[in-house]
Amino acid sequence: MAKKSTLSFDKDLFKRSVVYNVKTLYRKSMEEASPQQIFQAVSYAVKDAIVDKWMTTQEEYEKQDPKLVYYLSMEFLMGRALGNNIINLQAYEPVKEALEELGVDINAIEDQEPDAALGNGGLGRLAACFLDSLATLGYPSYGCGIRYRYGMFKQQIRDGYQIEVPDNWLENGNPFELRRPEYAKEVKFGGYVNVYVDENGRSNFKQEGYQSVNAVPYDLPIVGYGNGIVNTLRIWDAQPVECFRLESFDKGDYQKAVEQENLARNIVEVLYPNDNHYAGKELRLKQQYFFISASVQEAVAKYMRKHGDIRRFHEKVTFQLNDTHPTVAIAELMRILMDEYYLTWDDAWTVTTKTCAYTNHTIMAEALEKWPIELFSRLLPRVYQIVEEINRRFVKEIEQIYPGNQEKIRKMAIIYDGQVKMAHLAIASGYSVNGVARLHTEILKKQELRDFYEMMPEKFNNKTNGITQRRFLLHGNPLLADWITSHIGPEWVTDLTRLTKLKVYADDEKAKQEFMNIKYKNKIRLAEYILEHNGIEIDPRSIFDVQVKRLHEYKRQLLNILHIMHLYNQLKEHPEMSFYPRTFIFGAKAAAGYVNAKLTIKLINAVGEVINNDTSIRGKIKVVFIEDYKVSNAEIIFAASDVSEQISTASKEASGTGNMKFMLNGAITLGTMDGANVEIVEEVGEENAVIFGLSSDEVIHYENFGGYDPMEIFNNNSDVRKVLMQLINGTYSRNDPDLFRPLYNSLLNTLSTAKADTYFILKDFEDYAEAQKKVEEAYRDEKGWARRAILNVACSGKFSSDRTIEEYVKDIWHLDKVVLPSKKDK
Ligand code: B1H
Repeated sequence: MAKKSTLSFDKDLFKRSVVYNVKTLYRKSMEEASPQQIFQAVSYAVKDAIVDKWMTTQEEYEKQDPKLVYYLSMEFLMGRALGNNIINLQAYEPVKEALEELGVDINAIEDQEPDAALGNGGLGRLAACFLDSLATLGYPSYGCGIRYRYGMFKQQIRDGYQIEVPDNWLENGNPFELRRPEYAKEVKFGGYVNVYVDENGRSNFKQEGYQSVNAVPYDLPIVGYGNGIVNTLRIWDAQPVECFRLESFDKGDYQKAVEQENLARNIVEVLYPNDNHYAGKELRLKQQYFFISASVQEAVAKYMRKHGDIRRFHEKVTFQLNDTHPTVAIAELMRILMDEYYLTWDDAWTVTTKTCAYTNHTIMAEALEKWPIELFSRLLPRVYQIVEEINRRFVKEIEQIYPGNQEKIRKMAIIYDGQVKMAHLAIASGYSVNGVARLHTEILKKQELRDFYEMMPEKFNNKTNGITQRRFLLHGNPLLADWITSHIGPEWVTDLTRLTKLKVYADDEKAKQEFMNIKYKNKIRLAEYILEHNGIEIDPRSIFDVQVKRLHEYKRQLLNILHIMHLYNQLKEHPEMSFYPRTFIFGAKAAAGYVNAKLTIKLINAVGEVINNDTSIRGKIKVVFIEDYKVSNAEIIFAASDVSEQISTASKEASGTGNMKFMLNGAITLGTMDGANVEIVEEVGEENAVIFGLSSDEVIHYENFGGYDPMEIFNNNSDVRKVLMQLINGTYSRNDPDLFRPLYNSLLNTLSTAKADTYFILKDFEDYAEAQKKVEEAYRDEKGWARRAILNVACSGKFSSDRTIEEYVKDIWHLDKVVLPSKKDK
């Protein structure tokens, strides 16, 4: 069994440790302790086991002095740590037994842990999967981010509306974190730059009159699976700097002290809850520079503790920029190299451009970071000077390659129209630019970043995203994990391509039966979760048709719910029509200020309210909105899904990673040819997925040349017309017929020339409805369905983040694997 420990795990020692922790932490016996207290005690016992490996790993890194990757990211959507750590220690079974012997249920204890929700969605979860894979593959690495006091808000649904509740995740302390004040760094904001010429005639630039904060790191262990490696996620907290002594402060000092204290308090207060959207707030830029300055300072200091020559920094260090959010790292590294190590511009530039690499995660225009010069230069005066000089030289280069071509400069300059364009800075100054799925990278090269690609094609490459099977199968779906292991052995846990060995079972009757039984049990588990958390009863024998992801217009939850309204209309008109019972499950958080997204949540709940309570359709359709979708309940949801809704407007979803988690758990993809769906279909075969809708080429063509009029569809398609009229006639909002009019208007703007149906929902409606009919037909053939579902699992091997990381290592980072001495001959 994959989960059986191959390491020595001393169950009795562990039990004693838990009991001891309960006693010393709370002065209680096991019987007296609350579940939260037991969670803490168990976590400290697990941390004990981790710390030794953590120290050994870091000592070995010191000794072998390998090249390191720093994964710089504003977001790490880690979810819960306890279960995952135990899994990766290969100690899940013995810990479970030990706890049973102490009269404690491991699931109940795991449920006590708040999710570490330091991220919005796919981008943050990708960072978390990458850390798991880096540790499991034995690559020396650091994740660097922010220790937000409040992570992604908790979502409550009241009267069908989303309410945002602060996520006080540190309320009970975080047992796995380690405060490291000895590595604190000062980070400076504002003021002005002065130049001093020293005795050697060298110009020294100094930021003066600034305010500063103290960045204090907290380290979290990242446990590799079964290899003894423990890497570090370093998240920075902000503390006020002590800048005055009580006996000697005047009014100015006092003012400054108060301001600096507020700066420190505000900076790490909360994660910006916008997925795929740039808000342009000053505090956001402060957050970015705060954690980047601290991380880059520490990376340089760490390098210099061992090496003499800063000119060779890039031989030992590489920075991966997770989107443009950490791009200020480029200028900060230049600053440190020039102002603190006195490198010339050219030398500093050589090092910097060999150190930084950039990942693009979206082509959505509203997500592009462009900072007003005024704001950027006021907050980061020295860094801004450096960006100006990078821009001046880059523009010169453009002029040399395209003489007299002002258009190129307008499109490519880093500073233009009063704005600093972070993507342009990242591309011009990095050695690699990658997209996150093949289609997305092609669109970058041919459309969004075409000019850059033409000028520097060698930088561009694709790294199709992946997910960790340790969390999303081994931990999240233990029944399926055990079943797989019993058929093909446990190697899939660290080599997901082994799953192809399952293909033979797609035609094995017994295996199919077992597989469907497991799915059924997982559906019961989800039904229980939904009953407990939403109070809605659902039928585990119905088709579980699931769309869970951030709420965004381009992801088209609206298409899904409009189609459900249509199905309901049909059932009402033809009560005897053949219809396989279906449960439509949604989970999604909307950015707090995103009006149409929030209204879509209300619509889903309003439709659910009507349909779920209409006894005349005898429970054939149920609509459930799962409150507070997050990593921990996602694990349960994927395991229980039959149909995976991946229905974004083609070209808009850069990759998607939820699509991969569903596939790995044996759900069938109902999707457009977008993002990584293209590669999923390529792996599993089009006959084992259900594909519909416009292609990305068609969407881009309409966008560039026009020619799509949603009104035509409204006039010609009576099903669509009926559903749209129901949005504005009170069918789902009896007391306020106009409630959903903004959604109606977003699809059909009949009054003005304003754009309507930007995301081609009506255009794809008919095809989607057809595809949904195919899903139903396919599900009626139970054995055929089991076959397809097993093939989906069997063909999901490509989508391990282990594969993704190996590609980053080979093509971009060029790291060597570290093997611990004790593991060498095993
Ligand atoms: C993705 C974001 C994102 N792309 C800005 N871009 C943010 C942009 O707070 N912000 O300002 C936050 C997030 N997130 C997602 O990345 C893509 O939409 C997915 O398709 C992709 O799978 C994921 C990981 O690459």
